[in-house]
Amino acid sequence: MAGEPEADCLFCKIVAGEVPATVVRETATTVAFQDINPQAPCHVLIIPKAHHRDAAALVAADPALAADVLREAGHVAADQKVDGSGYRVVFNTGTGAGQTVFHAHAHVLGGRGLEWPPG
Ligand code: IU
Repeated sequence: MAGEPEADCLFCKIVAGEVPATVVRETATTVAFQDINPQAPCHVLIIPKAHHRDAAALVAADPALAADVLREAGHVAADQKVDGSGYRVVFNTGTGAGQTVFHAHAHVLGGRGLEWPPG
């Protein structure tokens, strides 16, 4: 069922505390943690605690929760001090776009120049 934890989902295990992560922020509905393979000086992932496979499924099932994730992106950027220089919020959606973990997550990237278009 949408939103229920999935047994083999890595990010559900992080939410449950079964897999360690360097958590930088947590709310009632979201967790933000350092990406284990950072692509920029600031690379934080924000996930909804509820399981949704990608950003499209998340916003379709629970728009308020999607807004929680986006709101947290701004807080993370401020906490990580990249809000002044600029930062990028990315939802890779689908394998063709590079999504590898199928629990919706926002990447917050900053702290270096970010090229456009992205690779
Ligand atoms: P993607 O958009 O699905 O490709 O992003 C998944 C991210 O999850 C990717 O940047 C990984 O480095 C990151 N990650 C992590 O932080 N901890 C993990 O245990 C695993 C992946 I597996």
